[in-house]
This record gives sequence, C-alpha cells and structure tokens, in this order.
Amino acid sequence: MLDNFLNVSFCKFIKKSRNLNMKKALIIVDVQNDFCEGGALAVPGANEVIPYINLLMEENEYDQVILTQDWHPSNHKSFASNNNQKVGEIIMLNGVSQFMWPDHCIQDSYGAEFHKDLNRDSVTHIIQKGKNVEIDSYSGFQDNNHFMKTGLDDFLKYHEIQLLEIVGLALDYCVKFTCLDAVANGYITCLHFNGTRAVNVKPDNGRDSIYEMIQKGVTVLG
Ligand code: VGL
Ligand code: ZN
Repeated sequence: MLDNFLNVSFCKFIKKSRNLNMKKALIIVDVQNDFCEGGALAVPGANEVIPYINLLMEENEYDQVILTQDWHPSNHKSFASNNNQKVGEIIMLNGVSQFMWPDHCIQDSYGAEFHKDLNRDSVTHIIQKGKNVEIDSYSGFQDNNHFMKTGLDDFLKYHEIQLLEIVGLALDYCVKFTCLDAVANGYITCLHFNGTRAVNVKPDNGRDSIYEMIQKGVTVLG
C-alpha cells in the first residue's frame, strides 16, 4: 500500500520534473534483433517491451532519447565459440568473471540491428558498446573492468540531464548495470518494470536484479 503510494507519487513527480526545469533522458538498452524473439540470445518476452517503449517516446517528455547498441567484433571474447567453451560456462577474462554467451550482436549483422518495430523518430543519440575484443560491456556507461568509458556520461552531463528513465534488454545484465552506473554517476534513476525483461539464466536472476537495484538507489516504476 505504502509502496504503491510512493510509486504513484514518484510518477507524478517525474511528470512535473519539467516544471522544475530538470532535464530528463530516456535510455533504451539493446533492443536489438538478437535479444528479441528468434534472435541468437533471445530474452523471453522481449518483443512485449517494444510497444511500451514506443508509447513512452510518444509522450514526448524527454530532452534526450538514447539507444545503446551491443556491438561486438566477431572475435569477441564473451562468445563461447571464441574460447573453446560451451555457452553458459564462466571463465576469467582479463581479471573479470565472464559468462560465455552464444555469438550475438556482431557488428553490421542483422542480429545487431535495432528491432524494426522500435520507433526511432525521436532518438537523439546512439551509444555502441562491447567493441573491445578483450572485455565485455554490460553497462551503457563503461566496460565491465571499469577501464574505458563509452561517452554516455559525458553526453548526459553536457546536456545537463539529471533524471534518467531506463528500459530495454536484458533486465539482469545490460539494464541492471546501466541502472547501477547511472546511480553511481549521480543521476536520479528510474527503471520502468514494464519496459524490460530478464534473460533468467537462473530463474531468480530478474527478481534478484530488481532487489539489488532498489537497494542501491534505483526507483522501479510500474
Ligand atoms: C547483454 C548478454 C550479453 C544484454 C549483452 O544486452 O543484456 N547480455 N551481451
Ligand atoms: Zn553482448
């Protein structure tokens, strides 16, 4: 009850943030063919988020609408095939634990393209990530070893964005790490629960991600 009250109040606050002259961005994480139905790393229910995200954009309240795009070279070391490993194994990669994924989002491939149903008319910026063969990049802000930034924070700071709403795929990987870095970089950060789906390699991964994000200061809307 109280949770719901707080959530509704926060939604109202977000709607009014414009009156306070707060600038707001929507970040749409990795809505690409390989993460959607029939893709190489299909996230269950992924396609259901697309109409919801399109509706958010139609509300026309964002100062910036940013897409992230997983954009791997074909020899990327997060792929099981490039390490003589099976999908689902975990290896150490340059000091960071790395889950072995199927080949996905290879640069210039169909799988790496944004889903055709995602309306891109209001998109103002695209951040590509995961380009370094040696390290994965779940967060839209930086590589998994926190070595290289993607330029997202600089872009947001340049445009004086204070509030972020985040949606996309997958809840338990790229969405989670993007949300946590958003908080760490000082943004008021809201995740739209209806605008995201989990891979759920383990059945509770999505739930645990939500719990961790709330604990670390992400507001979950929806
Ligand atoms: C993602 C696994 C590997 C994601 C990207 O977008 O969540 N997950 N690469
Ligand atoms: Zn990837």
